[in-house]
Amino acid sequence: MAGRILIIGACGQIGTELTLKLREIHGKDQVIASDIREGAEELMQSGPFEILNATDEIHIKEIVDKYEIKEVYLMAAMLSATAEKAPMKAWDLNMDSLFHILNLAKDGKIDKIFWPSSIAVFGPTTPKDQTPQTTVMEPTTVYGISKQTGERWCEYYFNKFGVDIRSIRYPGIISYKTLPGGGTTDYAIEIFHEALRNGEYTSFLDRDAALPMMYMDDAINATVKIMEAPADEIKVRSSYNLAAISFTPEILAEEIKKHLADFTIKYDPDFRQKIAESWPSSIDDNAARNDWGWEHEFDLDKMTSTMLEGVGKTLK
Ligand code: AKB
Repeated sequence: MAGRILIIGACGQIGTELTLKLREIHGKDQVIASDIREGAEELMQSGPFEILNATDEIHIKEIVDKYEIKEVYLMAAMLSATAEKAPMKAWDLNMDSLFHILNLAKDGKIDKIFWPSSIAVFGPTTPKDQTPQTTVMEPTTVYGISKQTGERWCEYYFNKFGVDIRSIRYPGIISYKTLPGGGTTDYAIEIFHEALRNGEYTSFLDRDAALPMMYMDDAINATVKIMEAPADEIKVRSSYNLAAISFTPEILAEEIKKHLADFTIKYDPDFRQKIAESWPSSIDDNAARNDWGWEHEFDLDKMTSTMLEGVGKTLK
């Protein structure tokens, strides 16, 4: 690969595992990790790292020049629940960082961008089941509004300036290596930690709040796959729907009980319930499957046993 890769937001839940994977594929010195603060030891020891604020345009340019960066993965963002508490800060972070990277590509400094969107682009007026790739999008969260706006700008930069931008609408991503920060889907990770630590969990979403979810390995594989695909296979330049599994807190609790018979769950929905209610229950991702061959591997059963084993190890 000509030129190096820069990951902005490398210490977050997805950024950490993505960085490790990309270093495995391209070599550790080819992948520069950056974030506003240092992250997990495994990540910090795996290759070059720079402290970088994703809204600092000048510093981003300096790093792009210093390492001769050609590909950027912009993983920094404020997620749905946190963004509701700091709307303007979320808007500034989520939008400014995107414009800085889009403009670098427009000016010919970098060749390719990965930018994650989310199921949060959908809203209460969107069809809830098997939500199509193209449909009504009236998001009601700050995070969702920023991701939908971002999608429009990505497509605009592709059409107008030929910027090679690739994007996925991530569902809730489930993993154990790095904790998520401030999402509505985070219950599906907390539940494993509490089940193993205390044998009980109080869910901040109601028992029947069905949401699209995906195990981390599938999310990383999708990200690598869409970036490796030939440009002409990427027909959608806003963002692709992506799906694997959909479940409710109650269904997940039942699955955990198959391994931990004494596990109990209670429900005490808070403001995040309303966010969950505005999002789809399941997603139609045929466009991603047809255009660039996306396939998921982890079903509910495999995800649950992998999580129990992985979280179990971190608690020892
Ligand atoms: C969140 O819950 O905010 C994120 C997402 C679905 O984008 N996990």
